[in-house]
Amino acid sequence: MLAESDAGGAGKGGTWLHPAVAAATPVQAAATIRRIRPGDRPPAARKGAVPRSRLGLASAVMPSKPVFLVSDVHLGAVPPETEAAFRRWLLYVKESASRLVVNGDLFDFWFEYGSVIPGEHVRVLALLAELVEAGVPVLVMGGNHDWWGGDFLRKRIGVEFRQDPVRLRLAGRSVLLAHGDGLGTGDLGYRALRLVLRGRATRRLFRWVHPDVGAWVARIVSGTRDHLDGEVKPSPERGEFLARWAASRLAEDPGLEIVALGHSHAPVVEETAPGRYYVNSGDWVVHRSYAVISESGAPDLREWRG
Ligand SMILES: [Mn+2]
Repeated sequence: MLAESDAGGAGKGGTWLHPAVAAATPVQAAATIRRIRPGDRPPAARKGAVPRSRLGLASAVMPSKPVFLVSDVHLGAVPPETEAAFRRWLLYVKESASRLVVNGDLFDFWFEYGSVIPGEHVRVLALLAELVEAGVPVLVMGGNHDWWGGDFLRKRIGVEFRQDPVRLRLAGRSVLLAHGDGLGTGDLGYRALRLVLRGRATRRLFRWVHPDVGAWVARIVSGTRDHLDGEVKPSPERGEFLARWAASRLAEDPGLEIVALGHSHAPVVEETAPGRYYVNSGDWVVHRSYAVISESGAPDLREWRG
């Protein structure tokens, strides 16, 4: 079993922000991060978000629950304790959120072989199904590690699974949601590889590979374990590129309020113009961070300590 990196902020008593990220990423959030434990009161939407009715109807008085965003959990590559913390967080989400968005790379590797799926994720999958059943819709975006999702996630688990960036309303606000890989025009080599990996022929071919062999190949190419060992730091260039990309989307589209990305593993909330934000939910490998979008105000960054 791999030891959890003690350089990061995930351990108990550590700072929430990976020091390498804090030092290397100029776009780093000035936002404060709240530490959340099980049993903490669910964060309510800010006062004034919902008009209060003089009739005192519960539906009019109760502010709606916020939307939670998480990304880059990389299940399958993280230590069992990290996955257990994520499962405890999902139980908290079930009580506290109106909707959950997993913005890419929930799994370090995911592939559906028709009737066979990677078995190590059953407990998290069961919890996601439980959220959906409890009335908390779950949107899962395919990331560069788990883009090959499909009907199992949609039909058996009941989540909405999307493979491409999407513009949607979250907590009543206009949000552009994308994992963050393959954006823009740079990185030609990677984008060419991405096209091949995502082709129909490649998917069909991969289905003929024995699942154990497929998982083994995926493990070799993943690279996530190097991050865990502290050998690879989140790339500041990637973080800067994503922040610039988000800022330009917000600049060219006045109706857009929030651009939410993942992929960089660096939690960020940046107000690019009054009331308009770039949000990166960070990761669960090092930070155990997530973002909360309410009906008004700045999106919050939080760190799960449960
Ligand atoms: Mn990614």
